[in-house]
Amino acid sequence: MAVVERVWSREILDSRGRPTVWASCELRGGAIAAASVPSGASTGRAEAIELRDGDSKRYGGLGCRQAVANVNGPICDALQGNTFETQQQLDAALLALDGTPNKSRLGANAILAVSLAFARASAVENRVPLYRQFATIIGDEPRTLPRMTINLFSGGKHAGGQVCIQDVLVVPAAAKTIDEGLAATYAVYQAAAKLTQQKYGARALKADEGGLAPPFPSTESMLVDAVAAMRQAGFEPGRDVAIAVDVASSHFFESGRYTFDGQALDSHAMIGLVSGWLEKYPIVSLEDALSEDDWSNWPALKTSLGTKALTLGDDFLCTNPARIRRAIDAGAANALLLKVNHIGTLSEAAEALRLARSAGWRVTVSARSGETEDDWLADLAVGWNADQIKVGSITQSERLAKYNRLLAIEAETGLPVIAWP
Ligand code: 2PG
Ligand code: MG
Repeated sequence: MAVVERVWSREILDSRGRPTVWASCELRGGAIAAASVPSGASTGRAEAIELRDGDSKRYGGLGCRQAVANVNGPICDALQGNTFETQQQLDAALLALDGTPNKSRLGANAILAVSLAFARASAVENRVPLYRQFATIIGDEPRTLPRMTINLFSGGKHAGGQVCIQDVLVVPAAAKTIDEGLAATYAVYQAAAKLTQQKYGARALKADEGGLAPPFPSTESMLVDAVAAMRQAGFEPGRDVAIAVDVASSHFFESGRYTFDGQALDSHAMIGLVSGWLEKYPIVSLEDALSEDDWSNWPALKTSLGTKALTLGDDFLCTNPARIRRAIDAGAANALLLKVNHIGTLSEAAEALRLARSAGWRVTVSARSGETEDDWLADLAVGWNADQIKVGSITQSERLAKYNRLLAIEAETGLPVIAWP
């Protein structure tokens, strides 16, 4: 049980230098804690609405002063002095106050900042680590640490579109610990930096999440170079380390066609293309290989990938229980990319998780391309027993905050990294 003394908010900057929302929550017993919300670039159209000021003279319209004012004004007024037995009760109060289906009145950024700050203040009050507090929201216990998927190469919207697909990620598949997995990924990343410098003549620029973004001559060369870097680092691709891909195909899909390396592919050809990759490269997880609007073709995609790689939905599902339910009924995916700010409260994200689990799906807990130094995502992945975590590369402090927190949780709990078949 917690009585909210007050909540308050400030505008802070994210890893792209864009404004985002920070909020703090004080409980009657004296516990105080704060949290900040991330923000995407390759956003799904079904995401909850981030409230932005729209004043073109300030941060190109991206200011969050109105969202901050909503926390300091109506949200604080509605919560102050009230008792909440659970996170669900607190989140229900926020939803009722907003009253819109997509959080467009108060802003999902304002609402989520408060939802998270309350969870963290509750952890302080209950004298438990944040991952335990998160676990209570789903009525579970942390049992495993997630398998990491770590950004190696970037394209798409995170790297100026030099190639269509957004992320090629390293999966330290054989690593038994987070510590070992990070060390293996570092070796692959260094090998990839050297290899692409030699091949493409220039030091590879880094993209929004710290992935290397050299001028690849084709999209598939990202996969070829990833495998080569793994070998150069002394690993056996497919055994020691594997690959995850975020195709992020909604962002090159228009009028029923995927514009891929100068070709206009229909959905059938797109499924053939990515399924062909599974024959050649050790890909274990394939995200948004079809567009968020290509509903009728997702079941064929899932059938084609079979058990070789996860059919993982990001923009397609938007951590939205209604979309997940529809995808389960259609047999359209077998894995959920869970982003809490897709939906806007912890409780609704927990409902998305519950639904995905009820269908036997795997779950990847994911950061956004615009992140802050806040590390709550690592606690969420552990507290909710995520199968995978996706944070970005092993460079840049906003990413490392999460990896370093995973290291701390590993040291503190001794939990094993989840075992995959
Ligand atoms: C994604 C995310 C994170 P964004 O597409 O999975 O990589 O990107 O936050 O820009 O939506
Ligand atoms: Mg994605």
